[in-house]
Amino acid sequence: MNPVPAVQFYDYHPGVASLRDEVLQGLTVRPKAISPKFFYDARGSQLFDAICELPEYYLTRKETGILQRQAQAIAALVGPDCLLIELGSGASKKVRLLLETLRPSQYLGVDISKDFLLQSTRQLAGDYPWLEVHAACADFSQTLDLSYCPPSVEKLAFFPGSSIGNFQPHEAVHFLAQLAANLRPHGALLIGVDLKKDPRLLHAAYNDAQGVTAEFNLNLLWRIRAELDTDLDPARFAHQAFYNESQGRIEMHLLSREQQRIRIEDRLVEFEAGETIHTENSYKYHIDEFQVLARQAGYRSEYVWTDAERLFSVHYLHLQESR
Ligand code: AVI
Repeated sequence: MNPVPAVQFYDYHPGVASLRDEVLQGLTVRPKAISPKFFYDARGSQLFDAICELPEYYLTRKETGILQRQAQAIAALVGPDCLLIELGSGASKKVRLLLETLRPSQYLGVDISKDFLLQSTRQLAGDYPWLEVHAACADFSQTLDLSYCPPSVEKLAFFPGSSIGNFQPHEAVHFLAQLAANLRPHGALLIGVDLKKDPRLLHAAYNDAQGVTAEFNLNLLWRIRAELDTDLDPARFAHQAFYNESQGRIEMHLLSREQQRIRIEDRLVEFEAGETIHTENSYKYHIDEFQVLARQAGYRSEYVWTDAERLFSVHYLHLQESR
């Protein structure tokens, strides 16, 4: 049997206490809301992977196409032997499109889903024996501290999938600015950003015919049921996703099918029929709108690539010198 490849692992995993506190906090205010970071237990990560394969979910296909076409150009910009930091690395699939061409000497995968992260980074280490692989289980939606990064001259952060859209714009600026501070003195960011488009395409992408997105959304309730002491019944909720044009974002909610009272730990939570738990925002940007955010966060835009239909964009951003 081959030995399990060595991965340097750093654990900053937010435990059940953080799920409990955030769920109770989020369900005892109006409007009710739970952070999308709690989607990603092992089952949620699998479901998200399945979403990426759906015909309606164009984001992954379009981004993958761009990365495949532009890998050489990206490698020429970054140069060899960098430290490649992938945020929200999940199954570490997209980074494989870059590794052979980019030839970083070190890779750091950062993700909130511990088992998934360990499994995928071990696989990566096995498949790319020349690469030094590190993994950090962390919730980077709050604070981003990459001081455990292996020391390296040039850092390239890779934040694919338009996960930046899951932050509100002001939070996105804050997050990108923190990332910039971690990348100094030499660094760049390769980031996937979903674009504004015909709302019918957006609606379909978050309301797929097979119901995988619905299962992904409802899995949050199954997770709460499994990890907390509660009588919550996920069957009493329905998936809801729609494009909020004025905000430029897809909103996902869990809609209570009936009036109900749920016990979670030592608290009672009341729901009106039709009341929702807001579970996710997915902001869509025009290219120049996103460039304004990036500039505010301390980057200058060097390149933007899109697919032929201009559904999705990949930005190569460099740190601004004078900060
Ligand atoms: C991870 N994130 C970018 C996805 C998105 O499109 O906002 C999560 C997702 N939610 C529903 N489908 C996919």
